[in-house]
Amino acid sequence: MAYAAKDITVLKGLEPVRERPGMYIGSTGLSGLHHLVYEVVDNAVDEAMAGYATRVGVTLLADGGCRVSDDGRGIPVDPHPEDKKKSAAEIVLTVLHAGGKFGGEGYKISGGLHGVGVSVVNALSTRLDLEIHRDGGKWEMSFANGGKPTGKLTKTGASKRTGTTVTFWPDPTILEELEFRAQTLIERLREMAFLNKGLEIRFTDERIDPVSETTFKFAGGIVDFVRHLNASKEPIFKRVISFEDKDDDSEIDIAMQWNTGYHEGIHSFANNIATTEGGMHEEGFKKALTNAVNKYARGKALLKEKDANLLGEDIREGLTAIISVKLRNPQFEGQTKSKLGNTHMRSMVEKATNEKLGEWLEEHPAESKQIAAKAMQAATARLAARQARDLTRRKSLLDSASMPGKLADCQTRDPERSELFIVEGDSAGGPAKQARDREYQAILPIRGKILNVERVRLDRMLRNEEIQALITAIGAGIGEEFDLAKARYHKVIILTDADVDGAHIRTLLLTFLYRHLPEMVMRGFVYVAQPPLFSVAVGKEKVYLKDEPARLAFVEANPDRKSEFQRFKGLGEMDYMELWETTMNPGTRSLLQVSVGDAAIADDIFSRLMGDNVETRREFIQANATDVRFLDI
Ligand code: 0RA
Repeated sequence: MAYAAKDITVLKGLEPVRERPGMYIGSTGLSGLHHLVYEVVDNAVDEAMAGYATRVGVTLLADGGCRVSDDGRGIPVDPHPEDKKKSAAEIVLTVLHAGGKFGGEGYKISGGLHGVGVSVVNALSTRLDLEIHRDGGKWEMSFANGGKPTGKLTKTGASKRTGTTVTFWPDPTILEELEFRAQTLIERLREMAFLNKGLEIRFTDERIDPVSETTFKFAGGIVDFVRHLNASKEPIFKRVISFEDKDDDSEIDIAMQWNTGYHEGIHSFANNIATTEGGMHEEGFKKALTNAVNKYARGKALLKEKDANLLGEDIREGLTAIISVKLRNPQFEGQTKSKLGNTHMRSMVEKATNEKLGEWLEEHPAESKQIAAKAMQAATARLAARQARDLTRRKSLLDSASMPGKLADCQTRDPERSELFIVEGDSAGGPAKQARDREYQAILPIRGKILNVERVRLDRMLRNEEIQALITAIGAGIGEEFDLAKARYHKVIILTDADVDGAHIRTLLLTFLYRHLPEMVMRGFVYVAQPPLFSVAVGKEKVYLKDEPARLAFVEANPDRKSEFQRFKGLGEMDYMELWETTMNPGTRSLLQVSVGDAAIADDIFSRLMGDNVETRREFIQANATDVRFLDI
């Protein structure tokens, strides 16, 4: 299938991208900045998926630019048939939706969040340099000020290789953040490498001395991905189960392994994009998994005639699985456009899982017995948990009378206006209760360190008083019974001291919310309050400073002042007026909205941070000492 410049469909120029950048890259904050990188990387990975590229390089330059190179075919350099004065490459870089991806014929199945292409990156850059190796030559072209060519595409030499290099400098008049966060990029690039078996992705950070370089290449693809996710856990047996299938226009690739933990870690992808809301491929997988394990357990009389079937959730306890599908024309649906809608994927994945997992179970009797035993234990625990949960539920039937004693509830019953502050410690609970606007702000004081839910099973978790209070106060239930419509607050705000203990408690609370009320997190209902660490008198006014960098900035901005800073050791040290002004008053406070873009990555982070394995936890904390990933809005 020869691709020529004629296959490129011309749509429109780049102005719309600069006018409404959010439509194309999601946001103009840090995640939008990173999206620019992913957009170019996606194009390079497309080349790899189509069988033409084997290597992708991403380099962060010391001057704030980013270079992405690949050894694919190179963007076509021949004149464009509809506009012979321009090269196809110029069209690809300056026209929205130009490129084989959308033109129809070319084999392009991937695409970034919006599948928009490199022209969007060009539109949002002050400068972009393009270098193409193709047809025996090296070609160059540059763009400036949002994608305007500074000259024509020019052959500048001979070349024996093929490939594309795009170097861009994000436009500071559009992007609010300009500093790439290496760790976030590394995690996504690693994920890309897992999802594309054998593809080498090299990341270089030239902003630091010494320059750091990381290379990802996984011969095992998603099998290696599953091993990675389970590395901080204890697998119930060594083997990773994996199978694949393909037809004329789709491929599916599945890998799975159980661990001794209790969480379900199924992560699905369509064309390398995380389908956080699941969809057809996940449905097909779950249905067939439940069927195959029950069929096996019955067939081998592990389940007796009188026993009920194992539920899907029993079988999925402690399961880490990756479902990766690649297809033409993926339909993304749902709240966050991350739910795969193509029904063909349900039947295809279901059929493959029934057949291939069925065979695997028959061929590995020792392991299969362990799988069935684990699911049967989970079923027993489920019944115990139901009893514990019934207790919480019966209580909540009595509505506000049954609300936890410590909850100082708000007056309004309108969830959209209601805010729940989860406050650390009884000492801070007092001032918070005094400070709040009781019309719409509720306070729930939490005592000391709450239970680490990463390390206990549901039934034990539900017996914990702090956890019970939280679940009852929020009112939406948990797990399978969670119902967002019942949430009593659309803002759940974690308010802890600005010290190490506070950070730990915040992490415990975030772990609980992410694991058991994930929809609250995904929908953006969870926030972290930012109480200031310092105050300083300026004349009669008091100025509050959020952290040490803010204090240093203040010192720098006021070189001639002799400032005496007051440092707040805890929330309890602030009087209620201060707490209101700095932290609770919607007009003056600054809240961080918690966001989890990629569940597989978040899952991995939580298990490393909160799980049993001390070694992986220590490594993780050392590598991410100042991590704020969940807090980038
Ligand atoms: C249009 C058509 C073809 C490849 C590409 C664009 C392409 C774009 C990018 C962006 C980064 N790396 C890239 N590599 C290729 C098909 C070319 C052919 O048929 O030879």
